[in-house]
Amino acid sequence: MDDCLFCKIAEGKIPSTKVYEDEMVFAFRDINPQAPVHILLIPKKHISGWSAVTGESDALLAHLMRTAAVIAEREGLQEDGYRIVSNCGKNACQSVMHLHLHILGGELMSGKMA
Ligand code: DGP
Repeated sequence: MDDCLFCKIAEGKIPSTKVYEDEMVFAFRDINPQAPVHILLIPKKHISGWSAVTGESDALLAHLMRTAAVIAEREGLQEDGYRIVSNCGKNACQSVMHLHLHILGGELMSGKMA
């Protein structure tokens, strides 16, 4: 989508620190990290958020989740653990309207979600 920050990042039109890419998904480091490792993982296809998901994207979303685990392992997070977070909409403070997973790790996190 023309006017979407994360589409532009996935297309390389806006620079990012890429950590993973394949035909379906793209991952890069968050500009404002909330943990020693903070990676954003997005589908290349523009989906504005979880509310816009349809059954058509089932295979893509399964791949997205599995890739999150692959990236976490590559980043050395598997042994001590990590958190996968995805904000949807206003109450969750979603700020970029392109569906994304946050992969967070590298330190002990609070037991609360936020
Ligand atoms: P959320 O609040 O869940 O919509 O998360 C959006 C995240 O995107 C937030 O943690 C900061 C990150 N972010 C925003 N703009 C940029 C950018 O231009 N580059 C990178 N790498 N991350 C960005």
